[in-house]
Amino acid sequence: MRENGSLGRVGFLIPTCLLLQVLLVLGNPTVSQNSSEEEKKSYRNYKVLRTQPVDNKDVLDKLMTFAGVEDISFWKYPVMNGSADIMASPDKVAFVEETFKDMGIEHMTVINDVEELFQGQNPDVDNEYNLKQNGGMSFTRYHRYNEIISYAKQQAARDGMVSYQSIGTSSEGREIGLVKISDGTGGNKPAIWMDGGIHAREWISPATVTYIMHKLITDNNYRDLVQNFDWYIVPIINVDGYEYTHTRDRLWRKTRRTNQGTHCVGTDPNRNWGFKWGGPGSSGDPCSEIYRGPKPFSEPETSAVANAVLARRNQIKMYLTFHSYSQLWLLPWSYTRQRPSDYSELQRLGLIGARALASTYGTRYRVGSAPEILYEAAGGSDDWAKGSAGIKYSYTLELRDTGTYGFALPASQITATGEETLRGVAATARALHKTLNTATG
Ligand code: 0X9
Ligand code: ZN
Repeated sequence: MRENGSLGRVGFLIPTCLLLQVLLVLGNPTVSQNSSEEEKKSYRNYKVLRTQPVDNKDVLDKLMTFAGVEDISFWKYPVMNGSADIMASPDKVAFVEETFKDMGIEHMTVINDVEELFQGQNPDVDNEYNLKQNGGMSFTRYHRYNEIISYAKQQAARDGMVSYQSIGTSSEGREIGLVKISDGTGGNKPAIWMDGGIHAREWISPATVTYIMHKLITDNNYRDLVQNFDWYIVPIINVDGYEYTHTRDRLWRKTRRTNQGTHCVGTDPNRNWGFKWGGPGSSGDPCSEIYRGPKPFSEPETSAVANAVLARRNQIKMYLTFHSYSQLWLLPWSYTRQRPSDYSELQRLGLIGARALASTYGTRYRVGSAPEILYEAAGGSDDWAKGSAGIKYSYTLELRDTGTYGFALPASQITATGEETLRGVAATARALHKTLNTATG
C-alpha cells in the first residue's frame, strides 16, 4: 500500500467474466445455493496464513507480488514490522507456503477452513427475548440491510428524540439512511457523526454502529451524551456491497457499481473521497480491491454521505468511522506520513477512548496514524472529514479482532464489541465536551 497503484491487481476475488462465472457455477461443486436461489461463492478449505513480522523491505515487496495472483488475497496487508494475513484457495496454499520458504519467513495457519468459520459466523435463529426487548435488533446475529433500516425507522416513529431521513440512493437503488438523535434541548448543540459499513465485508462495523445507536437511544447511562451532543448516524454506507456479502460473496469489499470498459465491478469507497484523491495506497485499476473510482465521489454512496456531512459541517465536532479488523484507533492523516499540526490533541482524545475501550473487556487498541501503524492510503473518509469538511477530530476505528476470526468474527461477539466500543466512544465524547466547554469559556 505504499505506492500509488501498488495493489493494482488485487481484484482476483472477482471471477474474470460472466461466462467464467457460469462455468464456475456449473462445474464447481463448491459453489452453493443460498436462500434466494442465487449462487454464493464458497470458501471451503481456503486458508488464512500469517507471516512472521517482516522487517525487510525486499521481503515486503516480494509478499506484495501475491497481490496479482488469482485466488490469493490479503486479509491484512504486509506492513513494516508487522505480520500479514494471506488467504489462499486450496490449490494455492502449497504455492504460498513454498514462497514463504524461499523468502526464509516463518508462518502459521490462522484459519484452516474459511468457509467453516463463515458457516458458523451468523446463526439463523434470533434470541427472541432480545429481539422483543430491542425493537427488532437482537445483536445476536448480523442483521440484513432491511432489518437495520426498519429498526431505524421504527425508533424514529416511536421516540421523539430520534429522526430518520434518506440522504441518497445507492447505485442499485437502496436508500442510505441517516438517523439523528437529539433531545431537542439547548438549540444548536455540537454534534458527533458516526458511520459504518464503508467496506462491505466488515460486518462488525454496521453491527457496532447500530448497537451504539441503540444504547444512546435507550440506556440512561448515556443520557449526558444525548444532552450534550446531537448524534448523526449512518449505520451502513455501502448498502449494495453489504447485501452482496450476504447473498453472493462474503468477502466483497467495494461498491457494486459497474465500471465502463471492464468486467470488474466496484470501487473502494474508502479511496473515493475528494480530499487528496488519487494519492498513495489507491489504485487506478478497476479490478483492484483499492480502486479509487474514475473521479472523486464517483460513487453515489460516498457522495451522499459527504453532502450530508457538509450540510452540517459547522455543527459536527467529531467524525467517527468504523471498519474492521485490527483493533486500531487511527488518527489523521492517512494520505501522508506528515502529522497534522494538532496531532497531539487528536492523540490525546484517541488515547482516552482506547483506554476506556480496553478497560471494558481488556481489548487492546493501538493509537496512531495509518502510515505509522498500518499503511498510507489516500481518498478515505477520515482525511476528507478533517481536510475538506474541517472537522477537527476525525478518527477511523478498526474494530475486533486481530485476526483469529478476522472478517469471520462470530455474531456472539457483537454485544461485547458494541459495549466496549460504546465505552470508548463515550469517553472520547465526554472528553470532547469538556474540551469544547473549556475552549469557549
Ligand atoms: O484501508 C482502509 O480503507 C482501512 N483499512 S481496512 O482494512 N478496513 O480496509 C483503513 C482506513 C484508514 N484511513 C484512510 N486510509 N484514510
Ligand atoms: Zn474497512
